[in-house]
Amino acid sequence: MRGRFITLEGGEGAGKSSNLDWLAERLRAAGKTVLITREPGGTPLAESIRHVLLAPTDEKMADDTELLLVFAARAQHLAEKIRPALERGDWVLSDRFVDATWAYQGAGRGLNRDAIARLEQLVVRDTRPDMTLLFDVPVEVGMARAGKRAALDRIEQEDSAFFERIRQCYLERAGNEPDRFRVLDASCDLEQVRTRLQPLLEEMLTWK
Ligand code: Z5A
Repeated sequence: MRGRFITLEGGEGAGKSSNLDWLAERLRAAGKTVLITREPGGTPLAESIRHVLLAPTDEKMADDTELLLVFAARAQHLAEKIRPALERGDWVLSDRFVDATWAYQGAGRGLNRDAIARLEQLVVRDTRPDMTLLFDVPVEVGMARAGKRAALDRIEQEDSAFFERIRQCYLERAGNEPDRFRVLDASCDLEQVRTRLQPLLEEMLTWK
């Protein structure tokens, strides 16, 4: 039986990474075999593409280059890691997936939606998340959390209007696909976020 595919999404500093291991541990305790991964990245080759995408450079990266690199990394990730794991019956928890492309490249950069839709069809095909947890925080809260890190990557150096478009895009997508998305107010402390995650975890464990 195919495994389950769960993605975590949100803007900068929303708390996805902080909750990924916590979720995986609870699913493992319930007897699931869980693989945690992330995008861009997740395999050695895809992690190399991640480095190209995020490292600040003197040469401006063209928007189309960014879009194609994101999908190139995803194609590798799907072929080498996500699809084999799902076929084995494992659960895959991914820190970001294709919704991030709609949010960052689509809304953030304003790239052509038809191009994204075509690449999504080519690369993702029918490997769609069973559930997407959207960690929602006001942009200034997320940026303040992320800003405590030593250095900002190439995308993190964008302004708050860019991140506001991303947040609104995620919320709009969640509104359009209520069966797949679960939106969590992640502006509270970590303990409260986990209290909010608990019923969602229970919901996942009811899946046959
Ligand atoms: N990207 C893209 O453009 N297109 C795509 O298709 C894909 C991705 C897939 C990935 O870098 C970048 O790639 C990302 C989108 C782009 N953009 N940028 N920049 P990343 O993985 O390094 O970036 P990220 O996913 O945004 O990571 P993040 O900023 O670390 O966010 P997070 O994982 O949601 O947050 P966190 O690491 O769990 O927490 C951040 C800090 O906040 C940390 O110090 C925590 O201790 C703290 N934190 C977390 N939760 C709380 C609560 N509840 N209260 C207080 N403090 C908290």
